[in-house]
Amino acid sequence: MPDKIERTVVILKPDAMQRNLLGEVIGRFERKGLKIIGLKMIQLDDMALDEHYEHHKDKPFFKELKGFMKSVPVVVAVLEGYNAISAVRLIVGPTKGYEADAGSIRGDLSISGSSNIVHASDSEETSLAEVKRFFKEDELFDYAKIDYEFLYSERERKT
Ligand code: FUP
Repeated sequence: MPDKIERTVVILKPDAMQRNLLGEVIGRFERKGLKIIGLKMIQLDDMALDEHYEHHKDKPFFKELKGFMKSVPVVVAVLEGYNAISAVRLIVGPTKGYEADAGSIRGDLSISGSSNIVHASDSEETSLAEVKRFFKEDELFDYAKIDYEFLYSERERKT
């Protein structure tokens, strides 16, 4: 896959909301250099969750997962950056907090296999579907970020 500027979707899950970790988590994405191009609070419902977790619909934890994700509103964001999909997955860490490396969001903030703070798109295909699932065109913003000159090389900025 060639290096390029990508968009990725993150969901700050109910445990992040309840544990007052929104600033901590969003701050980590900001400090990495990711550009926030969409951000809002939403209440997830069965329709969105059936679609979002389609790949888990036959798993024993599906019902509990849906109940958890609907328990309070969540914050969804679209982040943009160079190779953002894989970069954000690295910052987030693997699914289970107790297995995630220290330094990652899940490694530092979660010890659970289910309540793991944040969702992040895992491929270009899911990222595209998730942007469409959670955001309307006019909820995404195109603006110049002044730190790009220092975040990226000239060549990278042009990709
Ligand atoms: P991830 O891409 O790391 O968010 O993980 P998955 O898409 O595999 O799983 C989505 C969510 O399902 C996880 F964030 C938590 C939940 N899950 C469980 O509760 N138990 C499991 O064994 C696996 C996943």
